[in-house]
Amino acid sequence: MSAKLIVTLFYLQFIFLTSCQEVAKFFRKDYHYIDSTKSFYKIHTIHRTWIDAKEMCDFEGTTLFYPNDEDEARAVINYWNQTQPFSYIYIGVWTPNAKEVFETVDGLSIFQIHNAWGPGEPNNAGGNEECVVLRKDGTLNDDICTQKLPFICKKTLSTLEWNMLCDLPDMGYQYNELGRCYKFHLNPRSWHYAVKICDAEQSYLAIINSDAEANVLVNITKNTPKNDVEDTNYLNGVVHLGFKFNDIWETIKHESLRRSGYTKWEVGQPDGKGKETCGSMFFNGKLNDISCDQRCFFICEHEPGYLNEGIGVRFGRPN
Ligand SMILES: [Ca+2]
Ligand SMILES: [Ca+2]
Ligand SMILES: [Ca+2]
Repeated sequence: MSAKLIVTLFYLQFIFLTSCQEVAKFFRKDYHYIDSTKSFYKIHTIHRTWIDAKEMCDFEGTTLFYPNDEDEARAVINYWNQTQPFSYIYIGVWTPNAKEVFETVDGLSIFQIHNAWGPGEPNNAGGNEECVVLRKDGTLNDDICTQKLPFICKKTLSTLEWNMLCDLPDMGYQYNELGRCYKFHLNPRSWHYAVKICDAEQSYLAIINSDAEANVLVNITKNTPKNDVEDTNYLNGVVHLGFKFNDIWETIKHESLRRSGYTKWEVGQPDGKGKETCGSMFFNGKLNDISCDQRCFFICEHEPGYLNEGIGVRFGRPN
């Protein structure tokens, strides 16, 4: 089937599904929709520092939650009480510009949102309380940013966009003729960090399974404008891929590289002599062993249908 035909079929399916039934309120399986606020929420039970919490929400294509008003605070705390034992959580309010000047992660003043401070708060205890927590009783407290706490990520229904071809709520993924989707990340990261980000995007660090797929990745790399990257602390000319050395070279799906379908190392590679145990690809498509701590670009891969839901859940399955 040609790529054009596939695109047309997906488009027709989209028209059919959207005209036949109301679109389900679906973002991701791990997010819960609250109708009164027209938004999706995920309570993160793995405790993180404030900055890591903010970043994790970014990776999931969402925002570190803060309550816009009392109604939202009540609705979200109600959901939290029904499902989790926590007494307080980080919210997306901090003091990025000056101490005691509280702003949301998207730049609103604390005066524009739900700002019911607890008794005696904010008090900037110890002079270093620069992040805000929401307590179970709906009140706020300024607190230190470096402790690890649970938090909530939020996505509003009005900002939700569905990538039909990739079956994913992320327009950064590009569909191609192999029936796969890829996203080239221009924020250089270590290999393990790259694995984490792809996972947060419901994808995985790309695995090359054929010469054709290598060509696709080479072309995506070639066509991605890489010169505007402000970060200079990274190794240029390579991208992290989803394989590593674990007694043998294997993919992150635990298949030996040989079985995965692509083993074209660059001449002289692997050359790390045990010090380069993570996998990468030169811009020309040839493989390279690399230090896992080395920061560089990376590519995430997503197979439509990987989540075994997506379009079906979002638009209903035609009978
Ligand atoms: Ca305080
Ligand atoms: Ca692949
Ligand atoms: Ca190497």
